[in-house]
Amino acid sequence: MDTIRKDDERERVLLLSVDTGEYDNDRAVEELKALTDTAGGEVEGVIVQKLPAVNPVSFIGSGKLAEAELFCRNQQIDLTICDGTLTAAQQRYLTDALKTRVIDRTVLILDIFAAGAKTYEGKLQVELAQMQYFYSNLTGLGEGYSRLGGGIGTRGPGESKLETDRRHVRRRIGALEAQLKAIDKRRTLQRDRRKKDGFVTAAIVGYTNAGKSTLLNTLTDAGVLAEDKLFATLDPTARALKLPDGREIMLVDTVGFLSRLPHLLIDAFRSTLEEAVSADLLLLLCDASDPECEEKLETSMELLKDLGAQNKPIITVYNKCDIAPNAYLMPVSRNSVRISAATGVGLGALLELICKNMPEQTAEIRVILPYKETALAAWLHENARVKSETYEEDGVHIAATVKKSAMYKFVPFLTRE
Ligand SMILES: Nc1nc2c(ncn2[C@@H]2O[C@H](COP(=O)(O)OP(=O)(O)OP(=O)(O)O)[C@@H](O)[C@H]2O)c(=O)[nH]1
Ligand SMILES: [Mg+2]
Repeated sequence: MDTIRKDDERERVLLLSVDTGEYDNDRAVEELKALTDTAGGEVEGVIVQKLPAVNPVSFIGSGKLAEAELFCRNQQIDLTICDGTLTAAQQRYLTDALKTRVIDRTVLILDIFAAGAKTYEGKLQVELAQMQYFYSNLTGLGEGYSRLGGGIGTRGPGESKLETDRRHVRRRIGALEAQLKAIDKRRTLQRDRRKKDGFVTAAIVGYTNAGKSTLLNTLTDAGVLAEDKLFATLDPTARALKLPDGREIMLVDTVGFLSRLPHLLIDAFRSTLEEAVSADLLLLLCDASDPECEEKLETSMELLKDLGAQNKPIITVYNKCDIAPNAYLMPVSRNSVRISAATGVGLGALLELICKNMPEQTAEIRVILPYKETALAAWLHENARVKSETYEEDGVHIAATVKKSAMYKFVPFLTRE
């Protein structure tokens, strides 16, 4: 990832947080630190203020603002990052008051995504999210706002095109949406073809940094970049995996989850996320060595629900057990397993569990059943999914999805029409 800078090049960052009691603020600040670090910033200080709500003008209250201003001056802060979403007016107010660049959590995450997007689609998705962000913030932006100069929050494919021209941005958003729609259509076709070919898919999902790419690599030698960084993976990678019972499935690595993931990112990355949840089985990975493990599992489940995947078969995988002293305390139920993707411990048990949870492979068939084969037609209605059925001169034409193990019954009647 091109976010790693030499220490003397790292921007000096101040974090501002307002604790409204809405969520666990300590955890949020820790996460903001990790995000800042991933983006290449050095956190020099954190100012937290307890308030019932953020200040509509200056984000934090005036007393804390004075403290922040002094800190920025004394510590030569380059960049202030607010844990939340800033309005354009707040952003301008803080920029004037603190004399540093000021961004919010959404722009920080967008920046990490911009640096990490490798594929054409990933880049389009990031640009769409950036454009939508700037579109909604354009009205309040003044002359002084400029993305020139570089640094965290300024990277990405949209960089040179962010004129403060709503019409232009609107047009660009339309074009990006159209391009992404075309890609999405192609992707759906590919997915359908995979299904038709009888491939079953398991997707590795879970919080960012849980070890998803490491698991894919260990199981399939995929060679996907795995790093101690947030959002190291942005593009789904699929690899074939042979199960102990001889079946072959597709295993997909996916983009990680995060609590309070900005909605415009979920929207922009929806097709990528859907790729994950359209799988037949989900491996919900978590980092067992992380004290927030259970909370992060909950966040992941919430996101899966948002994406409409809560009813898929899910195996909960407690990873990094090699460095989790309390891993044995983790609740393991019928559909969960403890592993270490790094050392390979527990992978046998995981594969067994995948076998157990994998639906039997199916195939699409088209048959012409002579009218005397009523028993076979009845069998299809009872045991398969009949998609169409028409009565013709030469017999009943049926298109259906059947278990591969029952295909032999229909071989004499298969048709290519
Ligand atoms: N000790 C230990 N470290 C692990 C294990 N699995 C992964 N890691 C480390 O955890 C870090 C994150 O691993 P990744 O595989 O990149 O995590 P990811 O879930 O793909 O993360 P994103 O793509 O950023 O969402 C890396 O430094 C890995 O080496 C494990 O079982 N044990
Ligand atoms: Mg990854």
